[in-house]
Amino acid sequence: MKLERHSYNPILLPNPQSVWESYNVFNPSVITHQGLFHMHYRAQGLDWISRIGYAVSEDGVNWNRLRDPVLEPEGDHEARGVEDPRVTEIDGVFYMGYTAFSGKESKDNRVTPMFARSVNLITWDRIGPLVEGEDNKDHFLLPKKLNGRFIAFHRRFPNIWYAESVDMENWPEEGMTLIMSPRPDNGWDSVSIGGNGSPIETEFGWLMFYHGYEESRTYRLGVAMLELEDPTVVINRPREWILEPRERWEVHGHVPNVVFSCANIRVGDQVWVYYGGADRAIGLATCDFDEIVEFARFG
Ligand code: BMA
Repeated sequence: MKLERHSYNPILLPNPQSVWESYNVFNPSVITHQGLFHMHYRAQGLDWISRIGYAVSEDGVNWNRLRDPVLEPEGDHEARGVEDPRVTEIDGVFYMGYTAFSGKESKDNRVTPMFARSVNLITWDRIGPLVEGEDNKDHFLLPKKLNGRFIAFHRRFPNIWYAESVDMENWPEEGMTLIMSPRPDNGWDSVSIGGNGSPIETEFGWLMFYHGYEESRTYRLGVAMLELEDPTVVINRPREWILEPRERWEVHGHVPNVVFSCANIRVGDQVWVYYGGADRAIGLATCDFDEIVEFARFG
């Protein structure tokens, strides 16, 4: 089971006419809302600071971008940028998980997993961090509350964890559970793993997309199936990856050999996976919904 690349790839490139997104655009979030595709993406320009840009599309392939970023760094913990947005809609409100990058040397102060809130996808208000003082990122929400609680996934290096909150502000340690670890004997996801975009609800469980890398730091994508009522339970996790860097723009760019995704959405009878290639450009890869569900359950 492999994802199929869209023939128009890459579907979004850096904009040389713009100061803030002239070098790299990558790691996008995409959601559908009121008949349009809405993309939030990480961008770097002349100052090498990451900002979040926004683009909108009728078909999910051709994009119109806003001239200015919709989220810019604020404060010490974001001094070097805001990275890797992941947007989820819950009860008519949009929540974005993003990584605050301080640039500090210490691993525990370098990144902070942050959340922000919006009702229009363009104006964002910060809610606060999921945790502080540890190497933690790749966080996003389940698209639905369970037992009245917000559910988040996050990456406590090098594992994928689960967290719960009643208000999105407090994420108590008691609600945190380790759910998936790297597989030292499995090649592609042997060193570190992290979640991609919000999992997709299916009748058989939550279809979860994640990334992993091995010694050479080649980033690939894979899937797992999590239990519907209790997503801390992994029902199945195929050993094979579903997308690896292969195109020239995925192999050579700002960081070599990277496909990194923050969005996997259901579009009709398909799943569309949006990803950054080599931390430079944005691509789309797709698969049949029933086939990927089958693979995630039994592969
Ligand atoms: C990860 C994140 C991603 C990036 C990847 C490869 O740690 O910072 O934003 O795409 O590394 O460089």
